[in-house]
Amino acid sequence: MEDCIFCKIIKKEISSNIVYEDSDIIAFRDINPLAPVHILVIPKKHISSLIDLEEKDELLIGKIYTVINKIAKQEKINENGFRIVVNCGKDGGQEVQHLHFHILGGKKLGTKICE
Ligand code: DGP
Repeated sequence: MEDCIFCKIIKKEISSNIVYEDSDIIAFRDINPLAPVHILVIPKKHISSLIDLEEKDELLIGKIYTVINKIAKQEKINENGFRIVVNCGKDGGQEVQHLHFHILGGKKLGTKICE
């Protein structure tokens, strides 16, 4: 997608602090961190949002969770725990229209996720 910020990060047209990359997935630190560890994990394939997922993407999404597991260990938040957030659409607060999984950790997170 021409004007997608995250596609530009994938193509290295916009710089980012990459913590993981393979042929299908890339993960980088969020530009506006909400926690000591705030990483975005995204598929390299442009999928606009969770609601645009198709059955053929099932393996890819499964792989994203395996990557999240690896990153959690890499970032040493596996023992204390962390949160995965996927915002979807206008009411869900999705600002970037490229499916992404927030990894939030490194501190005790609040419980108010539905304000
Ligand atoms: P969401 O609200 O779920 O769409 O979150 C989008 C996140 O993307 C938000 O936390 C800020 C982050 N973000 C937006 N633009 C950039 C960027 O250019 N670089 C990085 N690293 N993060 C970005």
